[in-house]
Amino acid sequence: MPDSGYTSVSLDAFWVPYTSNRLFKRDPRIIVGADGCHYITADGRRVYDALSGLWCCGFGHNRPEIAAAVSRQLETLDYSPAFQFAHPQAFELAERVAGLLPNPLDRVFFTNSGSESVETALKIAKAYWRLRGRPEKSLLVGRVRGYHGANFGGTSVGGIETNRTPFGDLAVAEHLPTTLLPENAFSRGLPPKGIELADELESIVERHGANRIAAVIVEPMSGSGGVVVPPAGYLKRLRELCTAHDILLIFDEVITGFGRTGKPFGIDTFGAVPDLLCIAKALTNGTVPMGAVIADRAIYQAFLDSNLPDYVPELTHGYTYSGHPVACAAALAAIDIFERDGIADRAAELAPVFEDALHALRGTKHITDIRNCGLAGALQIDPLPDEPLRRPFEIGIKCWQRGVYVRWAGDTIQLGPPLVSRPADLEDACNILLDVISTVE
Ligand code: PXG
Repeated sequence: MPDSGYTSVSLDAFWVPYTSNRLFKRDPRIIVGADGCHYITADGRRVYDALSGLWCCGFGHNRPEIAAAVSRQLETLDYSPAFQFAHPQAFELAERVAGLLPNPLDRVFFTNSGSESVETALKIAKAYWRLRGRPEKSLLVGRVRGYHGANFGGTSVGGIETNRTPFGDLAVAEHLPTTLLPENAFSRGLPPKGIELADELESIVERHGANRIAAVIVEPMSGSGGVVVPPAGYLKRLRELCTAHDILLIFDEVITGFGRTGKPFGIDTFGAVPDLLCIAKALTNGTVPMGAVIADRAIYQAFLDSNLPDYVPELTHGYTYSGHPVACAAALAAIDIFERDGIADRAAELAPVFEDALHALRGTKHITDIRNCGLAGALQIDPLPDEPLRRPFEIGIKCWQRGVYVRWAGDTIQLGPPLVSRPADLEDACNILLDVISTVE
């Protein structure tokens, strides 16, 4: 067992998510601590966290300000009922979140994860059209290679085949084509070709009728699908088409929120504003599970204007832990850090260093594409004919052994380094990747 420091507890009972349990139980990778941009493993190694956890700890680990806020909150109000009652920090946090976004995105619904944010946004979109007297507007449109979490609605609009097929019939959804085009290979930042792929929404409208479509959901920049950066102008075009056809546009900013693209949100980097916006992950810097959906004020108002007696809830949706006081405390402290430390600007300053280091891998065997935007990047790995997932897996494991944690998923290696990394961390990580990939068969 390489991580042999961890032997006191049986590994049998824990069903490790999204992981080969067969292999993991034989050869576990155990993390026992974190410090800044590094993890500490059970066998005492320091490993650079080149994915910010799972894209969530971008401001660095173990921030004392967050720990202090959480601890204070636990001693003051550990929980209060999420339905029919509220506590002050939920209002304060909603104001802070709304303040980071352009008008009229300023009504905030709290959830506990990215998956729940997506389910919430999809349900709000469908309920909205029923309220407006148009119940036939209920079809949802996602995108090939899109990832919107692991729940039922998110899996249905999601477009990664291996996430869908094990579960058989899902909710009905249409999918736009991916914007990942071979002719854009090795683009730096926004790829030049593919704006016209947004027009595929017109074909979906022709097939179903705009009067049957409730919403389109996309990640402004796909993360899990392999850092698929939108072609220049694509999201603006999609916005125009949704407006023209009276279709709600949902941005899933679970990864792109809070500085990842070099600006506070994807909407700032890509210049298009949705009707509903999903966040999670870095909202609390990954410390306490929390997500949110931010709605256009007019959508919220439509619910308030519904013809119900005052004592009846306008939206029959919510979670026991919506706006959990401890999560709110963590998020308020995280947003303080985000603003005070100019995290988005730091990401923007590091982005060219990261871009150069990543693109220096061009020419290394097996790499068929390199993509990047802000502090997100991916290497496309030429798949072995019969074992398409094998090479990325081997690269990821070897990097881990060499002291760099990257994500292997599908036919890609993904990086989402902490936004507070040192330039040398980024360069060292790419050098280790180069070494490792050169040795993989
Ligand atoms: N939307 C997007 C865009 C995401 O990236 C979710 C929703 C779901 O969030 P929760 O909090 O329910 O997991 C995600 C999650 C990866 C990776 O390796 C990405 C995610 C999760 C795990 C791994 O790219 N994103």
